[in-house]
Amino acid sequence: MNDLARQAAARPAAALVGEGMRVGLGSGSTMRFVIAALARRAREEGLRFVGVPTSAVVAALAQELGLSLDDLTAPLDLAIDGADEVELGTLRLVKGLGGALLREKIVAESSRRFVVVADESKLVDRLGTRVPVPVEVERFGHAATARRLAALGGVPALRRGEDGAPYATDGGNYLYDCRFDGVGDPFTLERRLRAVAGVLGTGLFLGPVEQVFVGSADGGVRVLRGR
Ligand code: A5P
Repeated sequence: MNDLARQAAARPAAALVGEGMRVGLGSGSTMRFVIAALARRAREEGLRFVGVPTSAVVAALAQELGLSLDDLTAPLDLAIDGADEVELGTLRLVKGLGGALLREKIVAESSRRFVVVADESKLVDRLGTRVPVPVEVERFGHAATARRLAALGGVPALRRGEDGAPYATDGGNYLYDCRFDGVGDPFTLERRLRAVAGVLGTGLFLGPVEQVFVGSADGGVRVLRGR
């Protein structure tokens, strides 16, 4: 994915933000372009809105650009986020390669509208074919939790940072990237994963998506609308 594609997807998403809105700000490299576009609108148009960040990294970037931020104290008008996979037809998602899936899902579920920014490489016919499904787990007993994930048919790999130590989310939890080589019924898988005691959240985003802005390398954008 190149920056032109990210920028193409980001622009129309940032244009959806209206005066006085409370807006969920997702994480990832495409969201950086959305946040930059919003900062530009605030500067040039005097647009005022409140952002609710889904990660410490996004909070720091938004603050640096002078955006007003708040905690998730009230429902949101709009949430914008990236994705690692977008299933054609259903607009179901896999998210979390950036590690912010749990907060991203809490924010998405707290918003009246949820829109996604992605590039063409994220489009799939079936979830779990391009990337593994990230699963956020409680540190206590995580190896035992991983065995239960494996029993559900996945191949879980503990995510590690560059230093080789287990990667910790902003909430201090661990992540297992679970390869399924194609998810048959994502709702059943979600239910089974969530039934494991140590699982705190999964990267399967199965709730309604209003629209997905898909940027392409030539700077064009197409819009996929949810049903
Ligand atoms: C962060 O945890 C993820 O869910 C991101 O939204 C996702 O990884 C997309 O990131 P990019 O825009 O960097 O591809």
